[in-house]
Amino acid sequence: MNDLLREATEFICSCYNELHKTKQETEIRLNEIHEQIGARGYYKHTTEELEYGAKAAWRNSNRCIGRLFWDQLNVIDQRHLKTEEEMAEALFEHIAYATNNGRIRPTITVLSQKSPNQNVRIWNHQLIRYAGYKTAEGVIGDSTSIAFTEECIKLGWEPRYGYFDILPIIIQLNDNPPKLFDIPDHLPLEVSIRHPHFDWFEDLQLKWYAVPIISEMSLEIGGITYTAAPFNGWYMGTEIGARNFADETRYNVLPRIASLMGLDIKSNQSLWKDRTLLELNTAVLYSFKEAGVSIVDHHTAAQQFKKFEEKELAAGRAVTGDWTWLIPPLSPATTHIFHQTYHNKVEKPNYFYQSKPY
Ligand code: HEM
Ligand code: NRG
Repeated sequence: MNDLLREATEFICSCYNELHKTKQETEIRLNEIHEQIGARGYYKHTTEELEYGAKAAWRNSNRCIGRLFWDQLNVIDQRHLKTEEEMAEALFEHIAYATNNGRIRPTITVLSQKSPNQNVRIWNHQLIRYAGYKTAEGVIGDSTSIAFTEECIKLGWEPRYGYFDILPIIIQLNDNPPKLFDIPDHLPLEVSIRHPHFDWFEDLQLKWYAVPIISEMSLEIGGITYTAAPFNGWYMGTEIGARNFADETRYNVLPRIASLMGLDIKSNQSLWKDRTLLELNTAVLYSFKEAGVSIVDHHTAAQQFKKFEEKELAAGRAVTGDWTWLIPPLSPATTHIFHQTYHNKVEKPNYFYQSKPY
């Protein structure tokens, strides 16, 4: 049996079993797939299979603490789209649908599957992300976006050299020249960061976008690869407050906040980094809440993950996980995750890294 047929069979069996299909339905579908692969070398998922596959892929994402909600993923089937323009439009629709004025909906948009003459790639790491510029005076904006920002500029995008410039979307079909699309201004929702007690906090002029939409990973279901299948949930506060703003190689705002708090940044023992991180993360959670934008704190997320573990166990499935990613970067040992081990086995369907197209 060839690899594709084997993977397809394995997927259809577990999919149809979980969806309570009859043995007969499963047999019929397996025969159909067998024929399709024999005749064309590939097969196509039904909408139902695609939906289940994308959900199961989330459930199998070992690094994700948000998996309790795997069954509530909204799957938008856009496999029929042919042109870059149509695809860009679908991605804009994804942003609007997922953002939902702040009541974020976990969503995935699936574009056409990979085949010998068909390969769609979205060059962006996330659909909405801030530009990063390397200048003689140092980095402006988000340093993780420097290489991608340079590609955008090469393709004709006008740099603005601001700290929070939203990047355009780049879509490439096969070996055609990539096409660049500006995201309409009204689409990305952003949250200005304020602190519940420190009035000076807003003078830092920090903000972050509401919805993280990972767009560079592939989705693999039953031997079929979707190279463009951007997905989103909502943020866990620490992603922004303990990493994006705090990392020395990212926005690196801890020293500035510490000074404004009057802390001694020359003494490690003053724990200025820890005190600062706490206030910064408080501000992120407070601002998103005030703005009516979905976000979860790391304690609640860990409790939800505990519930996920229990539900999976009850369903007779083993929970897999990557401990190094599951523990939150703030107060990790206050969560149950820290005190446990997880088997980091890669089950399929799943989301995978792909080599960068640029
Ligand atoms: C990783 C939270 C939804 C798939 C993560 C991480 C967090 C997280 C905190 C670690 C990120 C990092 O350290 O950079 C959440 C929350 C969600 C959510 C709070 C709210 C619903 C989703 C959805 C999917 C997903 C809808 C897919 C359908 C993944 C994957 C990773 C990940 C594949 C690993 C990414 C990588 O390796 O770079 N998630 N997630 N998550 N999540 Fe989720
Ligand atoms: N840490 C990244 C985002 C990674 C994915 N996180 C999620 N995914 N919450 C950042 O931008 O900070 N999600 O699908 O909700």
